Amino acid sequence: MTTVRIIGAPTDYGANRRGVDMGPSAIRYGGLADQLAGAGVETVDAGDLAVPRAEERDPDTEAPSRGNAKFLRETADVSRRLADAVSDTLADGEVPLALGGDHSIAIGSLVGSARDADIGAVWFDAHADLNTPSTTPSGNVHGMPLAAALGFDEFADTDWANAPGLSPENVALVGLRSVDEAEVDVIRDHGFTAYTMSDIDERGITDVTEEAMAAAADGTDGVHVSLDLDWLDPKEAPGVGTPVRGGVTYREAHSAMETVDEADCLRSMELVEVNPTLDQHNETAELATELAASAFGKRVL
Ligand code: Z70
Ligand code: MN
Ligand code: MN
Ligand code: MN
Repeated sequence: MTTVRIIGAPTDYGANRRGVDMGPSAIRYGGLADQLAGAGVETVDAGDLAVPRAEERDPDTEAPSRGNAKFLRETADVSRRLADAVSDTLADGEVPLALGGDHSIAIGSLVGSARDADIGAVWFDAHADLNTPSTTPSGNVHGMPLAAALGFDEFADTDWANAPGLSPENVALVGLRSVDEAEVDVIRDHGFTAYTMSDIDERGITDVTEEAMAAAADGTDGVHVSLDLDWLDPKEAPGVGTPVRGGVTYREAHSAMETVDEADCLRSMELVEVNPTLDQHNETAELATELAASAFGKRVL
């Protein structure tokens, strides 16, 4: 029987507004353990990483060596500890499920998941998250985690990003609809597999997700699935910091997660960007728990 180890990473260093640090609590309260039980997996809860409040820290965007990236020192610290927790989970034969927090936590998940393995990643997100401190329009690290884990630009020489077991040919982005100009060039130049909302409209979510999982899994030891709740249409998932119209529907999202399960190569996963202060009756957190259950095999019959 599969055992899923839940690891909370209550950060908001990477986002431009407060509240996303309450995500792990909201997702647990939204019924995560019950939903996963419904999927027939066992869960253990490792609790939350200790994350100091942003107000007690200096975003330190002035330091030239850090470029324009806010809270990079704090992000590095959380990333190192999350990477250790994820890699320990895998070493114990369990499946890590990290709860954000903003999407910067994916750096730790990916580095930990790729520590002793070659991995692929599927990125369900409205955004590409491929900025670096040189290209970011916002300074927010939640727009950079994929670039960080791939060791692009300033992230190449760090000891906390740049996962050696992850390369662009095993990364698939699904549901793109808000991509910065510099990110478009990066996607074209590095051999990513990328699907916009137009691709989903034309081909259907099942086909696209099957192909994304296959591209990510090819030649690897397993796939990390990163689910940013702003992947969904804001009508379905209002409780996110950066809502973008035109996202996937409730049914498409479940269908995609069922396809993730059917691909049978899920190695690690995270649920990110749930902001309870922007949510309605915790419905975005509840949706996150349902989608996780589908990814871990829950079915009606
Ligand atoms: C933009 C940036 C982003 C999530 C917003 C936005 C990035 N590309 N990521 N919300 N989850 O500022 O880099
Ligand atoms: Mn994201
Ligand atoms: Mn996003
Ligand atoms: Mn490879």
